[in-house]
Amino acid sequence: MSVGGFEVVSVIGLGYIGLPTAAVLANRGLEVIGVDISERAVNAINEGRAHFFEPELEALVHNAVNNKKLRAVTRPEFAQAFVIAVPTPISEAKSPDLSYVKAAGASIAPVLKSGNLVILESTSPVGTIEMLAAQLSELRPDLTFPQDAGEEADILMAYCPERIIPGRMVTELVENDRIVGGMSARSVDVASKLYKTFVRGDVVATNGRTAEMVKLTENAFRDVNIAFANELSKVCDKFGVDVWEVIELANHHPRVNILQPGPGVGGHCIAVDPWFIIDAAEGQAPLMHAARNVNDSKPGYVVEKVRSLAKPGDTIACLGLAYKANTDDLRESPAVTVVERLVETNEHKVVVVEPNVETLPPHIAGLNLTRASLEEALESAQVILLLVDHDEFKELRAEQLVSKTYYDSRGVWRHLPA
Ligand code: SAJ
Repeated sequence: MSVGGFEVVSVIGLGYIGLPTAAVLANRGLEVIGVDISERAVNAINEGRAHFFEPELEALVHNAVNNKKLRAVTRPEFAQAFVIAVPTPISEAKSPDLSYVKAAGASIAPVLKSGNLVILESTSPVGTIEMLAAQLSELRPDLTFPQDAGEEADILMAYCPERIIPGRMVTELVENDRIVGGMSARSVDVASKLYKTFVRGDVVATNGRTAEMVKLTENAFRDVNIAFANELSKVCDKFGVDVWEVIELANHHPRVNILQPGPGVGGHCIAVDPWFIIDAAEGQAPLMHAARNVNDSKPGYVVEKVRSLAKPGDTIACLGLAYKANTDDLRESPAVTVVERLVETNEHKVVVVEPNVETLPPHIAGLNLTRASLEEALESAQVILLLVDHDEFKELRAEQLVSKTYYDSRGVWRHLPA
């Protein structure tokens, strides 16, 4: 069955972005071949399961696999379009690591056919779609690409950044507007048709470099705004005023909309992507650089605050390890950084509570700490440190904290019921 002119689409990389994309495409009736190097992910998907938690995703995967619209493999096969959604981490030196994009390019090159569309969705430094096109052209000299053949090219190339937020991925995948940056007008046209098979938002056309910059801009904008809130929290501490009240009141101004301070910025996106700009901007991004430093300094600030509140020998209960509320995602989590540093100082017993994660990864489980339920932690600890605003922690009553020393890094315990 052809949907929007497509029958078989391949999604390379079945992680946080690739799997929801593959599942949504398959539920629109397209035949989707998902490709991942992880056998564990491939096996789980072929059994109709998602290999990570995201609301609504499991049902979509189950349905798609049951209807034989989605299957997962470890090596690319022929398809009409290839959507690449692989990780683009940063190195220790804060420069982008494009090895997964290059590996994805090398893996699809042998199965590319004239008329194919290649889309890159991974967050990437400006120029990456051109780099991928050059790599494919070198590997397949028998095919032509937009950088050489323009509108006549055999292969169409587009950069179409994902913008879905964990926790609302399935909804946002369909509802959010999409930017389609093509290396030729035909690339934009055909890639837009693919997105229009499932996107209810606008599908907006531009060129590849602009689309790459738009994606980086979105996350750098949010990073700078969160940094403002985090800096403000330190300033307000100095002045002895409640930052949460200051923000609430300032936001009554019609043109002020300050975000929320917290223990730092985590996840695989906002804490990473601004570096793709800073690294390449040759000194032209001092504000974004400062914002990164402010956000990265926040876990250390929280550690110092709680250490100053705790007495020697106290037990500190750390509530939450995830990078943000109501997720099980521990990637780049500032809460984990805080816990690691508290354990390192070796001054207090550390108890952690994380209701969303069944088995802690070895680098956390191996630390000198105890895991507990919320009730056990409240019983055993003298000091309570709130690191993540999970719903369970917001539902505490004031009487449960009355005999405790506590530090609330997210400002959720200001109005606790009695
Ligand atoms: N945070 C705060 N204060 C706030 C908002 C967030 O401290 O007011 C913290 C969170 O606790 C978390 C971090 O920032 O540690 C990032 O969380 P987030 O909810 O802002 O964003 P992500 O990383 O989950 O997803 C972002 C989104 N980008 C934007 O909102 C511009 C999402 O749309 C992108 O698709 C995603 O990055 C991505 O993959 O690039």
